[in-house]
Amino acid sequence: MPTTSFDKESIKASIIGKLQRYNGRTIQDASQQQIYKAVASTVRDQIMQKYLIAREERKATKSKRLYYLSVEFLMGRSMYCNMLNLVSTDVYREALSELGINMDDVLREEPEPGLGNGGLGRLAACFLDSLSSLDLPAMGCTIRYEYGLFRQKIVDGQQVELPDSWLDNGNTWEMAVMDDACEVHFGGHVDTVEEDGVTRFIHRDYNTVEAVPYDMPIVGYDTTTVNTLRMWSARSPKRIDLGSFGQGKYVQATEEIELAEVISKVLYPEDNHYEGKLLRLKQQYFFTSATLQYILKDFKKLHGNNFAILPDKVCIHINDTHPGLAIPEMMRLLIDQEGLGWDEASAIVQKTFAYTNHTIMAEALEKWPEAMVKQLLPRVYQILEEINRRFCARLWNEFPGQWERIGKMAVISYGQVNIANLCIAMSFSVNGVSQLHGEILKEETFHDFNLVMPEKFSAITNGITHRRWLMSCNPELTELIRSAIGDKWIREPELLHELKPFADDAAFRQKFDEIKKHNKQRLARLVKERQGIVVDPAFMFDTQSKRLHEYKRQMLNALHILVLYNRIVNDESFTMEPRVFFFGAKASPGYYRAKQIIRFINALSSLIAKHPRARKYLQVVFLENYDVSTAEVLIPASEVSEQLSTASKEASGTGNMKYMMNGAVTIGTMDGANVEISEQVGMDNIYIFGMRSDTVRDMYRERNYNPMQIYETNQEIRQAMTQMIDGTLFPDNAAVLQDLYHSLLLGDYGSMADPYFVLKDFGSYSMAQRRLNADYANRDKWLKMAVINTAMSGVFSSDRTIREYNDTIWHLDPLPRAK
Ligand code: 26W
Repeated sequence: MPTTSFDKESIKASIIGKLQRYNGRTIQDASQQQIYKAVASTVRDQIMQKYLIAREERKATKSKRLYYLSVEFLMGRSMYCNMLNLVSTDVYREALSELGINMDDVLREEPEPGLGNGGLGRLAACFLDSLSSLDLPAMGCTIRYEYGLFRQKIVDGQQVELPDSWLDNGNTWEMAVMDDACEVHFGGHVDTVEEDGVTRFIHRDYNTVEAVPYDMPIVGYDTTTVNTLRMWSARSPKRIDLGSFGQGKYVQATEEIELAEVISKVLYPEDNHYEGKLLRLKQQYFFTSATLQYILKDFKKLHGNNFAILPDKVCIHINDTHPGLAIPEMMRLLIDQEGLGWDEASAIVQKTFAYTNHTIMAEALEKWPEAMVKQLLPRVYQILEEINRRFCARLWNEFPGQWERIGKMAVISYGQVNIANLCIAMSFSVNGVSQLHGEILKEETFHDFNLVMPEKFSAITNGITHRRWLMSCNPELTELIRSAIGDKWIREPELLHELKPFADDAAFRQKFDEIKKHNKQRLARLVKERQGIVVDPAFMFDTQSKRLHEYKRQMLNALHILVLYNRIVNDESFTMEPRVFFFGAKASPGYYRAKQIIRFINALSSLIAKHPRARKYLQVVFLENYDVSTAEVLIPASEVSEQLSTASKEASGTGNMKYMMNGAVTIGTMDGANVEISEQVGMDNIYIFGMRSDTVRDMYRERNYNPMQIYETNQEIRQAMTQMIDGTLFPDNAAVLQDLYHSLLLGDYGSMADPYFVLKDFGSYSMAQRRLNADYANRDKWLKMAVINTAMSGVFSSDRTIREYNDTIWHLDPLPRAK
């Protein structure tokens, strides 16, 4: 087969040729965007050579394939990571430089596909990178949203949302696969007919939406394996109705088309908070139905109608409950389309699906109104009813007479379809995303399920790809590590621990420090460029970046900063290590309190900037529009990582791992993966504070939290709280933060006072901060801690996570590595 080599000269020729053929331009007069496209499509050509080989390999070996279904894949930019995985960064850099093109400028031209909200979507993206790098056959399946997560602007200290139209200039990394397009049916009714003694269910009078897949190749590191991210786009099967168009009915002619295409229009911006919106249900069924149709079509192509072996050839992983309708959809296709009996279909399904839970936040558990499901998906609803009938019968045997218990575990009860219960009932595996989270699922959230089917439950701690989150975003540190321990850790990231002895090597620490300084300067430049704010790289860089949510407790951080301000202002002799506090966070547009927290942080920033002595020690920077690309600059520059969630609430966290890997020291609660980070680095190399998760859960049971008492006895808290509402922060309108103020002291109507215990954990947080401040002044001590954090971060590579999933759940065979 003809292959092209991708050495420096051919890369240069390719770029020049593409500009000439597609744009009729030379490098000198091409726009940055045109140059980006020429470079990107050269990289794509290089990937396609491998893609072809990988496709042939899969056809020949007929190996088992994983389908990872997720409503979100937060991929970030592709170009640099693709070059990295092709082991070609140097040759591209040289080629571009010889053409007089600045590579960093070109990289910035790529729009970031923000097809995710936060942790869940970014985890899915890291998983794809690891799957390909470990040669495991997999396909990610999702929705091709025309608009990703909103772009955030800060105007007068407040969040404003702008649309993210990331496809405006096209997407070089995707290709439409028209021969896999299929139909998805909504609404209508089901007729039951008897044919030769068999009952058949016929769906009639439905509305059709066409699903068109766009595939994006996912290259593995230094291998021929290229997997696929398949993104489904909705379009109307009706082309524009020329009849009515001709009669002047322009609007009517386009209305129906709009109605179908709205399904893949926009990503829902809610994170950890569910709303029973019809359009969201449509999105979920749209992409799961299209995916399942494709899975069966592909299976039949390779294995014929031998459905009994389907679980040996296909594993379908459900990333949280959002793709849960894939389960009844597979039942539907096997029964109605392939003619299998219920028992046969059900046995296959229960050996094929695995489900990961990503949150215990009650408000995130998906429940759909029964009537809505029945109307939108009549046949799927019938199947859900039958699944529920059989499952409840089984539960009746386990818990005779215990209706309430059975009602809570049922797939349909109290007028709602409970998708988490469906996923547990019908999957062979249910896992949590950290050890602590796994325990809470078994003991609390899914306690009764664990009694009936304990064999299904496990915990697999999340991970991050060290290729994007170390090698790509921190090339200098990568080189330093290479020079110290070679590069075996690139394939076996756990070997990073070989770096540990270097914590005691003064020369190494010095270099480590230098690199951090460079990364801080790089961030300082970005902040200046984007927001016109000057930060001093000599300050300590302290960061909290994640979605804005009460449980993540950005409030704890902000309140503490206000207390520091007061110490400086009230006491002439008080000093501290100068520190910049960075925040990066988007609030869900409808989450009022989260938006108020953003206002609080920005007001705090102005207050400090106005005070001549305070600003010598303190600065607060709210980074606009925090996204993957921003994280790639922010994280390598950070020295302190704030991980403050109320214990038990953060299922895992993955930002915590990224900071650790880049040598930031964590200040955090014993929550999610922080627990495991503390085990890796040891208690001397992390600042742990606050209530433990069992105490938090005891407090919920006893309902005896009294924040007023803390407010009354702690003068520093009282002063800072008062400043929230006395005009210190908002001189023109002192009442702006009333609700936020009350949320810390009282509960919402009818519930317990602040369920996130901000004031309760404040004292312990403030003490931990004092220790941290003192240790930072001791440079040797601090740098040792930083080096140990990087050294012990290897277990948090998603390569380890994926190996665990594969060994315990998926059982895929790696594809052979072609030469
Ligand atoms: C339906 C609304 C909705 C949207 C997103 C509900 C729930 C979600 C996600 C499941 C929330 C989420 O992203 N969870 C995060 O998952 C990460 C990856 O496992 C964990 O590291 C985070 O701790 C968890 O909050």
